[in-house]
Amino acid sequence: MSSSGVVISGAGLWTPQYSISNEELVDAYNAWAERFNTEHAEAIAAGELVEKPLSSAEFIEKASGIRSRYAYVKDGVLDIDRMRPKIPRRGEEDLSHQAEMALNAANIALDHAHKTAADIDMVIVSCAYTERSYPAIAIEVQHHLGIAGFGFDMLVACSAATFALQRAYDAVAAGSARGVLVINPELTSPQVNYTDRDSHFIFGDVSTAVVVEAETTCQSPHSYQVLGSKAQTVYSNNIRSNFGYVARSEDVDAFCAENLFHQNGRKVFKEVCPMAAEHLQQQVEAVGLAVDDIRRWWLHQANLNMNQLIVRRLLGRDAEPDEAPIVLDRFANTASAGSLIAFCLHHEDLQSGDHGVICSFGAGYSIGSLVLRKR
Ligand code: CO8
Repeated sequence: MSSSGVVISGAGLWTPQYSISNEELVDAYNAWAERFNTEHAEAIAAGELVEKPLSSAEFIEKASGIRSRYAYVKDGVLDIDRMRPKIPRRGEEDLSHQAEMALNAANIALDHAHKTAADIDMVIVSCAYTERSYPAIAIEVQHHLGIAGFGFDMLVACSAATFALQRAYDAVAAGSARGVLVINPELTSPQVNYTDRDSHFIFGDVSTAVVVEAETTCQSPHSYQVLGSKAQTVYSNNIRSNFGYVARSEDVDAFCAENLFHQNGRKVFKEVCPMAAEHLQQQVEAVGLAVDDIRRWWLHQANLNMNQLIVRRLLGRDAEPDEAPIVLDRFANTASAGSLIAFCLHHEDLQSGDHGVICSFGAGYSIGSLVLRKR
């Protein structure tokens, strides 16, 4: 895609007040697993049930780079009689949980962009999951901000943010919207199976938002011209959640293990790293740059080793910490918000003319990227 007068002019990060350390999570999981193994000792001995393996905080940090994660609600997650957050149900007239998370990040992004509701025509709420099917969370957010125009929700797992940014870019480039708010309220904790040793540690809750507009209307002190963007998908069953209404008709527990997040993490690692590196190289070259011209890589945050491998493939060397910032240690994997957290926390130091790339990769498989130049 060719160079344009479309810019990212503001970004917002909202972080929940609660956090859960690896140690807290592992203590709860291990207590749950030990109780399960004791209660089912006979069946396990008879080979009718598989013993639950124990987790380790040391393994989690070494395998993923994650030390802690934020939680929208912490209550319930560490309770071995519950093993899921206890989120109070809100009435239909009240602000929904995800709309609240979205508004928190959207207001920061609007502020950073020096924009108000009157400058926005389109709201996209894009994330790995929305708490209801309709009305769209985006329309609720639009209503509360007092934005004319329209909003819709999009689900593309870990690439939801970058794919939505491409929709925003296209809309502004085509003239169908003057300004677009892309918001990613990633409420991942209700989707996590906290009784699954292999994935109980992966995800955290957070919300990010970005304002996209035309160069001609931009008043922001930190703005980035979008030089190119690309969305790419290749079908894979290696990361899945089967949750949906059909479960009700299939007479299965709507929240059984197969309907929550599960993955073949090793295969994902092996297959996605080369795809992401190739995608990034092609995108940078498509806008007439070389990988060495890129000052900063704001990469998806799923796994530290994954990001190190991708950058090594691209640059032929390890990246300096400020070339490809990592936020996993504090935030864990926040689905589509990861690359935007990295952007929010690590962009203001860039100089005019510096180049950077936002890139996500994950379930689908899906890969999305935007090549940016600081104005
Ligand atoms: N504690 C202790 N030991 C463990 C644990 C644990 N918690 N988990 C695994 N082990 C053990 C295993 O049993 C295994 O032992 P052995 O060698 O004896 O068999 C050993 O450690 C190694 O296990 P793995 O092969 O599973 O471990 P890896 O080193 O591959 O690391 C990772 C596991 C961290 C999962 C790694 O494979 C990874 O990160 N892969 C990339 C996955 C990825 O990027 N996934 C993206 C998913 S997110 C996404 O796409 C968005 C989805 C939508 C969001 C949904 C929100 C909920």
